[in-house]
Amino acid sequence: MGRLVAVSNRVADPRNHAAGGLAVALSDTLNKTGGLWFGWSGKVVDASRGGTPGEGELHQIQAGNVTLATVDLSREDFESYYLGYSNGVLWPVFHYRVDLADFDSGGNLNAYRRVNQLFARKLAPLLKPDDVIWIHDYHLIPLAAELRAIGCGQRIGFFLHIPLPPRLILATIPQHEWLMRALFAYDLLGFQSHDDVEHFSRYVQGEAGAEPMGEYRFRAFHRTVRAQAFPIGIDVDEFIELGRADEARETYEMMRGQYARRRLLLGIDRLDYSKGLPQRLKAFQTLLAEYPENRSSATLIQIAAPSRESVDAYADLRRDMEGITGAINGEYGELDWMPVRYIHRSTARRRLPGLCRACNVALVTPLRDGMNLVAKEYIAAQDPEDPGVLVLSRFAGAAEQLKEALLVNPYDTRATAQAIQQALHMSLSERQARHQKLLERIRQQDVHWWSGEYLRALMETEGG
Ligand code: GDG
Repeated sequence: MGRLVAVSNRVADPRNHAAGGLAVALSDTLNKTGGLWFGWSGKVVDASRGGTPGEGELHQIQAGNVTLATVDLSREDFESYYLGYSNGVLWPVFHYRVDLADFDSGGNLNAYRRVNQLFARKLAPLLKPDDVIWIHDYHLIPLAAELRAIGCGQRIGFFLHIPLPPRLILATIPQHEWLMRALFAYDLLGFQSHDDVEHFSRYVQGEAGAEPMGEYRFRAFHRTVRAQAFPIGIDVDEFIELGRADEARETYEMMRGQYARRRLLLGIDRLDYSKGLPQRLKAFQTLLAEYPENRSSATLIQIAAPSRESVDAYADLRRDMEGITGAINGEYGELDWMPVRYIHRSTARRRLPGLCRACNVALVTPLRDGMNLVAKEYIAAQDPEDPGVLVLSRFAGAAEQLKEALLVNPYDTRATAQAIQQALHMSLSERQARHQKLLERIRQQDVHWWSGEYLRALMETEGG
């Protein structure tokens, strides 16, 4: 295989432990293969400093065996491409939240196209003929089409980290035909789950008259594309190793010491409306109301890392969370016990395994999620002799694999509260049996399996 060129909206130094699902997974992959990682620098430059829309400056640095190449964005492109179209239209619709999408601003789509063209223009001169290009996520759907338009003939694959919704939900996006047609410029489309592939198949057959050609292939717009599920995993051994290091152990000891008489429940999420955080808090509130034996005992530690704070829906969510947390703590808190510990800050990655291991139950209850890596990290961090229990939303991509978790419908507050009660009182033998199965599953399809399978399929695929 030629050199791997990964492209994603944000680029991280793969030698550091990054936060965010995509950054963690791509860092693991690139550390192994070496290559080039291209994307936005994270810097926004103002017009007075030459930040003309669509004209970013290119920076290159070497990080071990990986070259990081990044471009800056103008303020206008950042606001319209990143906040406006990617996170104000595509993110909500792809997570089934049509009610939160802002379809009115046509300028945002122009910026989305402009930044994809900018990425194509800046990336093309860095490419070698036998490079294998792997483009990631919803910010960059039209990038292959833009690269093809300026003459790139390399193999190009795409992986969507978030869910692909059903046909009629996709069709709420005013430019959905253009967007979905752009996917046919790729050779291989990777999705998180079989449901996502099914949605793709129904959409392209129903809206674009695509012909299924067998072996996951579809033909439309004079091109053939292969579409397949590659559920993303974690680096299980690396996470276990991280759990043996000082900071994780200290965190574990500190939590066990501080909360010796309590039963701990854990949530770790970006503060995002797709993660079902208000519903989770309400389920916990119902637990305390309906199963009073948990009062003065069950404590929910909710880490909510700040995310996309300048998008309105995220600011609303933050206010909701503060309101619900205050209401629960006000109603049930005692001088020596607060039911919810809500932390609206990011936590160092090195502490996460200790935190996971110290908690009896993990609540991973998104309303919709492409995969959800926290569910897998929680499993990896457990002591197999005395493991905690995973309560998992059936609407997370991970639910297709992690069948031994307690699967819940997060919209059903009472049923979720019942599942939490079941988790808190599960026998040791049942916890061990479920954990053993779950650990096998995350080991079988870990992050190395994910990138290996994807790249093997991309190399096999006859494009065109
Ligand atoms: C997207 C898709 C898909 C979280 N809080 C902190 C922190 N994290 C880390 C977790 C985990 C990662 O960030 C989050 O990954 P998720 O998969 O849960 O969610 P998204 O960020 O929404 O990722 C998702 C993923 O892409 C990969 O394809 O699974 O469905 O939405 O690794 O541990 N890390 C640190 N501090 C925190 O406070 N350091």
